[in-house]
Order: sequence, then structure tokens, then C-alpha cells
Amino acid sequence: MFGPSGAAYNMCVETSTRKMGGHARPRNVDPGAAMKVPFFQKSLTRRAFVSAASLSATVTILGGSRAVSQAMAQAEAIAELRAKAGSVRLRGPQQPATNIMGYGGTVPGPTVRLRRGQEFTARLINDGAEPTTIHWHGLRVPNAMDGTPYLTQLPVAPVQSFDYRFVAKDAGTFWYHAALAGQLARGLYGPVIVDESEPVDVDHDVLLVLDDWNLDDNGSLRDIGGSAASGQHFLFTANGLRDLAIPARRGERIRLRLINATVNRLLPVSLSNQTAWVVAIDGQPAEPFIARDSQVVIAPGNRIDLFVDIAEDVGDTVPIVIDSGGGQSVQIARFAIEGGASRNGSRGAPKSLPQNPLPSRIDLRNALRVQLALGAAPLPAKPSVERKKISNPKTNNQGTNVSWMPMDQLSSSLGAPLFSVRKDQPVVLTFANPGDQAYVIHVHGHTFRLLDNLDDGWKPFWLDTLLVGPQQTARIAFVADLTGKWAIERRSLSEPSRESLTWFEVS
Ligand SMILES: [Cu+2]
Repeated sequence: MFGPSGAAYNMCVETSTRKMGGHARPRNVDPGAAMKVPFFQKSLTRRAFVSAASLSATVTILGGSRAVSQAMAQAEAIAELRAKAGSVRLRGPQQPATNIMGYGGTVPGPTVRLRRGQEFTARLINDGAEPTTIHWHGLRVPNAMDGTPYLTQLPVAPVQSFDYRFVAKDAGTFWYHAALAGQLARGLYGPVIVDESEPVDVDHDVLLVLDDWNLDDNGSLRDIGGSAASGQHFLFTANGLRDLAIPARRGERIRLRLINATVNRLLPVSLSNQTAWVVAIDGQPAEPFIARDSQVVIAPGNRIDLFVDIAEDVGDTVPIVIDSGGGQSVQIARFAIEGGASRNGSRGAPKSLPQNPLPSRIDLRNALRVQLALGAAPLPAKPSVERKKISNPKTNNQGTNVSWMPMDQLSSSLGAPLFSVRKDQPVVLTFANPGDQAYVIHVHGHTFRLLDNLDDGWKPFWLDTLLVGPQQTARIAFVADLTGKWAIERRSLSEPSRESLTWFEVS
């Protein structure tokens, strides 16, 4: 049996049961696992929320019944996401606690687990002391549900609530987080898993939400203004825990979903010589390929889904290690290899995951082309600056001087969009980074292709978040197929407080 902490990666009873053909192992009905999904319920009345304590018993019972649990998964799910202060022992049970802000007062917040095509409502209740919103990172939701403060909604004041309602268009690994400046760093985030319509051929589905914490000796969070360049003094956690143990058997294929929930740390993750197939990037299926040296590098906000084929023997451990900078490595989790039944032997190359409804072609000849400079310093305290509207966007590159608005200075006066496009028009954005800082770019509402350097060919995967290194230029392409006002977020890897955004309009 596995205690609550051992089950911290295995968050959803009904899905585990489905994959295992109804023969649930003890771990799948563990109350600790059930507590991780305190909000799934059959929607009898939309306003009736069930408390975590009473629901956990219900979920545990349902775990044994395939039919009932599938019916539950297909019913409209409602999540109550309460942004509130909490106290968590990130360093371990005997260590000083850290005051965080989290959904439900925990970190990560509850796992939102949906089926593709499922309609979903999350009620954000602000039990904190400052305004907040939720951004659904990578999910292609209607503009009014995107959660960008002032651009798509007003921040939700303390004591107030807001209902986010959308259909899960794409299967994959996504996440949600508070969008106001500084709130992600304090713990206001959680994972979103959207299951494929058909079962995926793996033995287990394991989720690791990765984060770094700058703590002092008393366990208090240091000001995020500090430099994150060196990971020496940082604590690294997976699902809010240190060195999480994940039981596995030799011969098993494990789907490992990795989410980089840090504000601005690049995370090279390695799996000690196990064969790790990359099957999805930023939630979207990719043609499976084997990660070189069993390592993947995940930028802040990016997600990678791996199929890991366990080749070790009973009693062994497979460390999951990150490079924390300067050649230092930190073990953040491990597979603990157990005895018992296993397939033994290799399954061979995995099939691609089923495609999501993304455009099969992007007509770049008719694309609106806009260039954005990343290296320019953010504006000083003056948020409402008139920005240049591109008059002849097909031919000119005058978008270079972008006014990136600092996230901590957003207000209702967001000025004019950087560019405007008609719905369904292709867009090519060039991000030029002449400076010596790396930036992470996140385009809201749209999943994009990364174009090749020399021509308009593209890499064989989709992204919603992109790292642009120093002195690099990157070009992306997408179809602007969702109307509304969409943010392009920019975050510096070396200066955590420098979050900023610009925006475009699709009409
Ligand atoms: Cu995000």
C-alpha cells in the first residue's frame, strides 16, 4: 500500500481504473489519492459544491466501478478553486513550514482532470487579500475565460468569485495559474489533464509538477526579486514534495507528464538511462522520438509528456534528476522498482497519440508578418502608452519597437493592440532577441508552429510557450482562429520580476 504522499503523483481514480480495465490495484483506491480530486462530482445542481471530506469517500467507492466512474467523468465537472493562504512543509515533515498562496491552500492546487470535449466550469473564489484571476495555460478557451487581467476580465477582488467555463478542445497536459504579477511564484497554480477519447497504451499515468523555491532558513519565501541564475540555494519540488517515490515494475511503460511551473528556471530533466519517448510537447502530440541521453529540457510554462520504459530490476531505483545550474544536479523524484507481474521485454516504438483539432495547414503566403523585439527594456511606470498600429503589416517590420507592459503595472488602459487580424488569418511572428538575456514567450489562446531558420518549414511539433535565447531570433506561425484580445507574455529568465505583456486582437 502507498500512503498519501506516495500516491501524490496518481491523482485521478476514475482514469486509472479505466486504463486498467477495471482491475484496480490498491493504489488506485487509496484515500490519499482520492483526496487529490476533491472537486469531481456529478452535476446535480451546478451550485451545489461538495466538501473535500465528504467527497473523498464517494470517489473511493467509485474507484472500483468502471461504469459508474466513466459516467461521472462524462458528466459536467465543476471545480471549486479557492485562492487562499496556506502553510506547507516543502522541505519535509519535520522542517519549518512555508507560507504560500495556493488553490485550496495547497501547492500544487487540485488536478483538473477532464475528458476531451468535456464541458467544464471552475469557480474561482478569492479567499486571499489581493485581486486575482486564473489563466488556463495552453488551453484554447474562449477569450472571456483566458484570465488575463484587464485585457479579458477585471481582477477578481477578495471575497468575490468568477466562473470559468469552457470545453476542453484538446487532450493533453496543461496547467492553470494566477495571472497577476508575483502570484505564480507563491504557489497559485495547478495541473490540467485532458484525457484522450481512446485509452492510451501505458501501464501508469504519472504527473510531476516541478517547481523551485527560494527559501530562507526559517522556510519563508524570499522576495522573488532575487536572482535565480544559480540554483544553489533553491529547493526543488515535484508535486510540492522533495524526492517523491513512484512505484514501478520492470518492463512497464509509464506516461510521465512533466510541467515546469517555475517562474523563470530552465529545467533539464534526466531519467538515468531509461528509454524515454517524447510523445507530446505543450500538450500536443508529437511524432514519438527518443530523448537523447534520456534528457529533456523544459522551459518555464512548457510541458513534456514522455513514455518511459522501465528497464531496471526489483529493488533498484531510477533517479529523476534536474540540472539546477552550474553542473549541480538534484534528485527531484525516483522510480522505486518493485517486484510482481510485469510485461518484461520491450513494447517497441509507441504509436503517436491521437491528434487534436489543430489546423493541418497554415497558409504562410497570406500570413500577417510582425516582428517583435524582446530585448528592449520594459516601460517605466506609465502603462497607457500609445503603440504604433501596423498600417501595412504584410510588408513592414515596424512592430519591432514593442511596448511591453510590466505585469505589475497593468490597468484598464491597455492602449491599442500591437496588431489586429481577421479571424482565421495566418500569422507569422518574429521574436528578435538582440540582448544577453533569455526570454520565455507565451502566446495566449493559440498553439503555434516553430518555423525553421532558413525557410518557412516548421518543426514537427506544436508549442504554446517558447524559449528565445540571447542573440537568437525565432519565428512562429499560427492561425488566429479564436476571436478576442490575446496576450503575448514575456518573461526574463534572469530577472524574475520582469514579467510583461503585449497583445493582439482577432476579430
Ligand atoms: Cu501561463
